[in-house]
Amino acid sequence: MEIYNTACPRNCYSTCSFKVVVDGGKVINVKPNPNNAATPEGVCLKGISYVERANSPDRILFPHKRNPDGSFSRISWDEAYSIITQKLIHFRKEYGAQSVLFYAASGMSGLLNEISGRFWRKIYGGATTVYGNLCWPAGLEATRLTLGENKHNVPWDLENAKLIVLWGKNSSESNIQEMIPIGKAVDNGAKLIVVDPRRTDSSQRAHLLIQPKPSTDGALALAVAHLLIKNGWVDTDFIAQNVSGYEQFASSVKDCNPQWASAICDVPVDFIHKLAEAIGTIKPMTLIPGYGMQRYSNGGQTTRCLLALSVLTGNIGKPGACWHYANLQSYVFDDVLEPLCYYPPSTPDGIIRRSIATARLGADMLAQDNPPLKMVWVERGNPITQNPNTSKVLEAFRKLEFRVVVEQFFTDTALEADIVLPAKNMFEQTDIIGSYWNPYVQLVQKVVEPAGEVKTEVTIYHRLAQDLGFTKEQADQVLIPPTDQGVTDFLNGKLSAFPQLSLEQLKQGPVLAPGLEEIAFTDGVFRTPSGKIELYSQQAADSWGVNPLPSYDVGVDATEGSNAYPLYLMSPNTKNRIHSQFGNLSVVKMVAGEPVALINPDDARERGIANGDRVRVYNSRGEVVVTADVTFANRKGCVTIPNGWWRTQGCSVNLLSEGRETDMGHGTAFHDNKVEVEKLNGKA
Ligand SMILES: Nc1nc2c(c(=O)[nH]1)N[C@H]1C(S)=C(S)[C@@H](COP(=O)(O)OP(=O)(O)OC[C@H]3O[C@@H](n4cnc5c(=O)[nH]c(N)nc54)[C@H](O)[C@@H]3O)O[C@H]1N2
Ligand SMILES: Nc1nc2c(c(=O)[nH]1)N[C@H]1C(S)=C(S)[C@@H](COP(=O)(O)OP(=O)(O)OC[C@H]3O[C@@H](n4cnc5c(=O)[nH]c(N)nc54)[C@H](O)[C@@H]3O)O[C@H]1N2
Ligand SMILES: [Mo]
Repeated sequence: MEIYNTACPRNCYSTCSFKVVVDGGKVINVKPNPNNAATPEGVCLKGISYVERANSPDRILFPHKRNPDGSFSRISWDEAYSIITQKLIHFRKEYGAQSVLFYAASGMSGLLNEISGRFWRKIYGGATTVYGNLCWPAGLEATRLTLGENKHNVPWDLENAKLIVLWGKNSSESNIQEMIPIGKAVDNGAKLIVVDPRRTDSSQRAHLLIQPKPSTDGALALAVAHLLIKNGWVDTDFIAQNVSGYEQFASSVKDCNPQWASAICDVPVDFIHKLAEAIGTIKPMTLIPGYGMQRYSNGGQTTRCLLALSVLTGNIGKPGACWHYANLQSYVFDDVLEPLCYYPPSTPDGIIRRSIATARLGADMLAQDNPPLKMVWVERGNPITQNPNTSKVLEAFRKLEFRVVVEQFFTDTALEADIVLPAKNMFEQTDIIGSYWNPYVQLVQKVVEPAGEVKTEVTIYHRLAQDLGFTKEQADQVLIPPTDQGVTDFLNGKLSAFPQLSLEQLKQGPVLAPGLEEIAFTDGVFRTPSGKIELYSQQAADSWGVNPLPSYDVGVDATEGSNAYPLYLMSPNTKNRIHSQFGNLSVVKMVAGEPVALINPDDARERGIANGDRVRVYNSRGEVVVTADVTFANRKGCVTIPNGWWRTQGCSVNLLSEGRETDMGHGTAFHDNKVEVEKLNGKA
């Protein structure tokens, strides 16, 4: 039996360190690693389920080909390579390299993902790619425009806060390790305020819960700013020294009084006063905005409005005082920046690039005509389930001539493929990851040989390069040699810029990022055009066409009476899955139940819906049939269906969402989305 240090490479704030126990070449257990001060108690249920996930009988262990009747048959790697190579050569010759779409998303983090990009660019000659992101870019861009960069205090500094505001973040599900320092702070007398249309588990210990209508938080924040200024609760010294645009901002919120906001947000006026008083008088405050709230068409501007509250009260750059959006300090290798580099199309190395918006994947795929798309290659993503407007994405996939999906399981996307290639998992290849919440650089260690006939992407691309006419030596050079040594050399190359980091050291456990600021921005350096915190941002206006000041803009689907669908649909993340991953495992199924729609009793009664009824949730884009969970925890006027269920598991919530970009950052406005709900007669 051997025990190794490793870390969870899922797209999740926590990025837990843990130990993995291996026996007889198999993963048999996972245990906490207390050396990560942010995740000392180890992994969640999903982490525990890695043992099942690695050894699951449902795992794809061989290449498969789809039969005309839609079933899949096992084929040899030689046959798979040969079919794929013929297609790649054919499409490039007939239509050009850009007739192939390379689609990758956030299923597995790591530096080696770079090799895929190299293949499509340098070996194949420039496939079409996607720009933007399904996740967090509106908030990242809002923060960058204001503070100059995305970094925050270490998670354990939350214990120093006297006021914590969880604003549109549901840490109890999406970042459970964050509840540890929050709990300690509350034990020590800190106040906790939660702003969320739902009463989530994160609000169990909250002193104040504010439930605005979805997409209206900008107005709420501006009213709080109005009261902070009116009551003299702003930090004038901090503002004088660090802030640009205060005067313009102050005059822009003159009319944003609580009555104005109350009418928009449907929050009682006295709650707005209570919120402002807490933010204005309790120091230090850490404001934790979530990513759900910025997945609206006005998400970037909303984030700027919230951030203004931290700025006005001087809650930046001190222990316990922080804007806690994303901490990119452990991304020392620039790997997160890559997806944005493709936009706009450019040819820095002479290779033509074309990219389409991930937020509008279906529509953009269908719209390409020069050349039209003929083939897609999907890895680390499940776009049929996770991208907006599933029907459009399906239509676009089905219009293609050829589809390859590299996957561990038969997801909704894999089921659309002509060829499915088995994907490695986190125990089968060594890689390095950062975290957007905890401040460690970590090693994800290879602890077993790939199961069945699984090959890593690095191996697959190396072979395809040779099939496309490159010599082995050329493939080694442009990609990397597909061996453990090749991986080690590649990672050592990345680490060479950081003499304080070595593979040997990373094997011992998590290492704090080089140059880490435990308390971010103590130096008062803000990398904005003016060198100050920019409440007024000319760059925001120039780059995105938004108001240069933080402003409340009405969400696209929010206008009352704008359509026949009166209820806001929120589709947040849920504790038992990472998006569409883990839901197929029996350990998770034991606790995750079936797809449900949360609905408020008032809305349910109006529609004759009782708890447990089967209901149809629908709009002009599509419908899903789920079970109603009638609960006061869900705000009136909203329906909640967590994202990530597969179609084959009974509910693909993105059948209901529109492919729409956020106001900045090329994010995806999933939640700006309205629906109607009706009871199904005869219990379908
Ligand atoms: N267990 C688990 N953890 C995860 C993930 C997962 O899938 N599962 N995914 C990871 C990833 S990639 C991400 S992006 C993060 C996201 O995690 P979070 O940042 O927590 O974001 P969401 O879960 O999308 O939404 C959080 C809360 O925002 C609320 N909300 C929705 N609309 C509004 C609004 O208009 N105003 C306000 N104030 N609140 C609103 C929702 O009700 C929800 O409770 O979680 C990460 N962690
Ligand atoms: N309606 C709605 N939709 C949403 C959201 C929402 O709030 N509402 N949230 C959005 C957000 S925040 C995000 S981040 C996205 C996430 O969307 P995706 O990035 O598509 O995420 P996952 O569902 O995690 O799917 C990743 C797939 O990668 C596979 N995978 C894992 N490891 C590997 C590997 O090493 N190699 C290969 N080839 N494959 C691997 C997994 O098996 C899984 O099927 O979803 C978005 N979709
Ligand atoms: Mo995300």
